[in-house]
Amino acid sequence: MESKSADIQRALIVHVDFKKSSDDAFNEFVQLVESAGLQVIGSIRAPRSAPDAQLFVGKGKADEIAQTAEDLSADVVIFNHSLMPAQERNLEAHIKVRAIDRIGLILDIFAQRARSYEGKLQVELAQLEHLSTRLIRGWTHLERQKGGIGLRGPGETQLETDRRLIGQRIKLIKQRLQKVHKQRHLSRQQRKKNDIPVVSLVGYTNAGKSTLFNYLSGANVVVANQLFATLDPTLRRVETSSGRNIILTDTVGFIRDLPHELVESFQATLDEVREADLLIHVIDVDHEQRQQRIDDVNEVIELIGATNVPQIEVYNKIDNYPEMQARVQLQEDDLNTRIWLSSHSGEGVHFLHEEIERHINQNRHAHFLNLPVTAGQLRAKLFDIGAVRHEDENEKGGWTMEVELEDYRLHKLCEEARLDISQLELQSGASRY
Ligand SMILES: Nc1nc2c(ncn2[C@@H]2O[C@H](COP(=O)(O)OP(=O)(O)OP(=O)(O)O)[C@@H](O)[C@H]2O)c(=O)[nH]1
Ligand SMILES: [Mg+2]
Repeated sequence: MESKSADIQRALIVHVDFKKSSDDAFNEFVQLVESAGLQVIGSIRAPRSAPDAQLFVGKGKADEIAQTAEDLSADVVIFNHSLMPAQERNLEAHIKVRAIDRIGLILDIFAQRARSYEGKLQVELAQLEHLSTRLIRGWTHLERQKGGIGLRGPGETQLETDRRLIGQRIKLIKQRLQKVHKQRHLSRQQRKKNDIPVVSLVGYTNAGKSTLFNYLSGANVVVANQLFATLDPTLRRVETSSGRNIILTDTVGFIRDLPHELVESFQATLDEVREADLLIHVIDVDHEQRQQRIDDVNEVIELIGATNVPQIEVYNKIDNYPEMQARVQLQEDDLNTRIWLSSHSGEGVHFLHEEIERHINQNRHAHFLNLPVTAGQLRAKLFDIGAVRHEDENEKGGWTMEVELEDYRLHKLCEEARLDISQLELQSGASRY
């Protein structure tokens, strides 16, 4: 789908402070609008306790927006919030200028950045799902030449035709995506079989993931001081210091209130993160809202079901602070090791190399399992990844086995097989070997 911003230049932006006013949220909004290639010509901020059902803002504020938009000849008014379709419609009628909400804005940036076949399909799907709730009479964005004539049934209104066309297009895209996803799934299976660990970079947008990715892999992924510079995932095979191969992946950044249409459409891309063996959570050390952003990212990680994957927290950009030293902070529970480094200068990156190595090689433990006969699939997987050390058939037709693998990986496999690990694992003292 064509980017909406192709013909839009001058943006008036509106940000409502519902709780306490937050400059960070406002500044990020400006950055988002600029990342979409728009020019911010004016801004309106307003405190409010709750959104108005009709206009989102109060009537007086809506009048002010309309007047300012006219005075500044704005092409578009952008709201830093998610608007209900009816609110968006009422606002447009009231201010007589195109109104776009935060989700529409983020979708537009994604549409501009998508390069790969899969990325383009994913963005179009998200856009169509966003649009399908916003169809109104007289709506004319959809390309009619794709089959309007001949498709239109007798007595059918334009609105119904549009809805039907969108529905058909959504179905078609989903079918195409399914094919791509199958391929992706197969390559992942192959990597698992070959026991190549996958290490995925995740983090808030603009934290420096691609810069670190390039440093670690020698790749040349686009780095830019804009939000969502990266959209399509990139994978590189990288050798660790002990000569072990890993797959390193760079992917789309996260942001506060990531539209759920996007998370859904990008499920396949995000599967790479969910099925990774290790996450490197890149954090901009520079940012005053650092903790908030860490929480935002962890929220998305939870949303996509990747909470079980171990994390290394990388506090990036220490070169901005002469007093900051590269260092490692090992957490007591051995989870979420923290590393301070600079992806620009490379200072401290060797700590990260060491940590990756440690995670990959030293987190394997022996587990003693008692598998019922119904757990054949789990058993086959354990063999597939080369984790089985010993196996005996037990009296009930199941198996008693000793396996060696990372705890989280065993948990993940059990989860996938819908088996409760606590029912399977024998106390290590009960080992028969
Ligand atoms: N000073 C400093 N700047 C950095 C460092 N790492 C990245 N940057 C800058 O931060 C900005 C964002 O870097 P990217 O690598 O594109 O960030 P990203 O996380 O991939 O961002 P998205 O793909 O947009 O989500 C760029 O301007 C980089 O030059 C660092 O270690 N030090
Ligand atoms: Mg990037």
